[in-house]
Amino acid sequence: MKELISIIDVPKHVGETVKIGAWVANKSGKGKIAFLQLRDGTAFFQAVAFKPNFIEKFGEEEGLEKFDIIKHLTQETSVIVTGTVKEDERSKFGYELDLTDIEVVGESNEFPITPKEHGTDFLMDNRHLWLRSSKQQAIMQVRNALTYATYEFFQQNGFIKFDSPILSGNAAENTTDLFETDYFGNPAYLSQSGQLYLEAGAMAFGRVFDFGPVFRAEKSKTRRHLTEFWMMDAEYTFFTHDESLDLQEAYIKHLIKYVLDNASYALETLERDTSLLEKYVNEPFKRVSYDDAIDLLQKHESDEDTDYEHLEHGDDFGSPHETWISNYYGVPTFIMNYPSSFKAFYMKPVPGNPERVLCADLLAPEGYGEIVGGSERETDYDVLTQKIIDFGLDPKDYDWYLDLRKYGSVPHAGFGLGLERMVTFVAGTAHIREAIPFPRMLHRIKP
Ligand code: ATP
Ligand code: AMO
Repeated sequence: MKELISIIDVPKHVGETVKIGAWVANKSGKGKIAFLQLRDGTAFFQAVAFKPNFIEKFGEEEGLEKFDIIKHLTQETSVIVTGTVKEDERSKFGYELDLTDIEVVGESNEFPITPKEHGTDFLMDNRHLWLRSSKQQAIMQVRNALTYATYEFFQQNGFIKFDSPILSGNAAENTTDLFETDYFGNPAYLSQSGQLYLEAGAMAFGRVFDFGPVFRAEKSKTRRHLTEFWMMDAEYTFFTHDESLDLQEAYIKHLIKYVLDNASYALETLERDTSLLEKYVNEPFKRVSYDDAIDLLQKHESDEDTDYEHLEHGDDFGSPHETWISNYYGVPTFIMNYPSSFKAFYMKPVPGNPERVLCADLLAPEGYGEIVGGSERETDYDVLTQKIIDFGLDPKDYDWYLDLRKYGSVPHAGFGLGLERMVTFVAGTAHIREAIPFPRMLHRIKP
């Protein structure tokens, strides 16, 4: 067994003497007593040192020396502490360590991120150190829980993990936000979504999912866009559009429930309103067609508390519209059947209404906006070829993708979830840049 325990396991050791490897996040106290706020990445925890106890244990000289070391510890010094675990209601964590010994492992001088307020640019420049703060750690715990829960959900539902390539010789969905790179003298592009490859996977395995980084040369400077983000993409055969939405709803509920059950400490640190998260798990999501959503927006556009622009049928939503709709329903809401004019070429038209496609975006409530995009895919070879041409793309670039419609084409659907948008929503944080360890954005690629 490992000699050192993690802080998160402290409650299992009440009354025992334990050893913990940690960093000093903060320090307080005066005279005979010193309080150390310790962190080890699993949780934050307080250790208390009494001078008389040190003198009693180590004798006058060594005891005073040890206590002096504790009093002069600086922020982010790494230490190994020994002590007895006590329950203590006054401590935020509910437990405390009665310190009996300490060993300094690595010194730390003038750690730049102090407990006072810092500007965003400063924090982003020091992202490698900012990650040590309690809030950033809690966000990463939520991210970790969502990742784990994703694998769990898809394994339980008969999906195969099917890894799509990151480098590709041609554009996938559109050509506007591609990162180009050199591939032995020829151009190659970083993946924007694994979807087209996953469709090939679905024709081989029935149900597949992919979970990895994707890249979009987005010039948007919003609180919801990154240029590199993690996408969970799933593709499945013989699902109707409604069944596809059922699957997406079950997945999102599974994710939220998993975080509530397994990352409650992180949610508490983030002061997330968990009653809202519980509501999203327990209540059905709303399903509204794009045209009904436009009618609703038009009906409420002159209300006192609305501030979005007028939209006609056929117009795309902006962030204020999405925010208003998701707040109106108060639960995650699917907006279905958008106009084909601003959606991707591979979506299947709504039967009897070729202007609209069988797709849905899931809008998260509380103003978080779109977290999932998905659709039923066009299955007909000729229709798909024509759509590729109509979208200004070259069918030659899609020859292998079109093959999927030549050899036993079947109805299939899929969706993509942006992990960082889900993290931002579940953690209840304001900006997507905190949802990934090292964010890549329009003006930021370091550290
Ligand atoms: P996202 O949707 O968020 O970019 P997507 O790939 O589905 O992902 P779009 O459908 O083009 O992209 O954009 C949908 C929404 O993203 C918009 O309705 C808007 O809310 C938001 N959005 C995109 N670009 C910007 C921007 N530059 N500023 C503010 N919001 C934006
Ligand atoms: P879409 O383009 O809607 O769909 O993307 C799917 C999801 O990815 C997230 N997302 C982003 N997250 C952070 N930064 C960005 N710049 C960004 N852009 C998108 C959102 C979005 O809902 N192939 C389809 C999916 C499918 O139909 O299977 C696709 O890529 O959460």
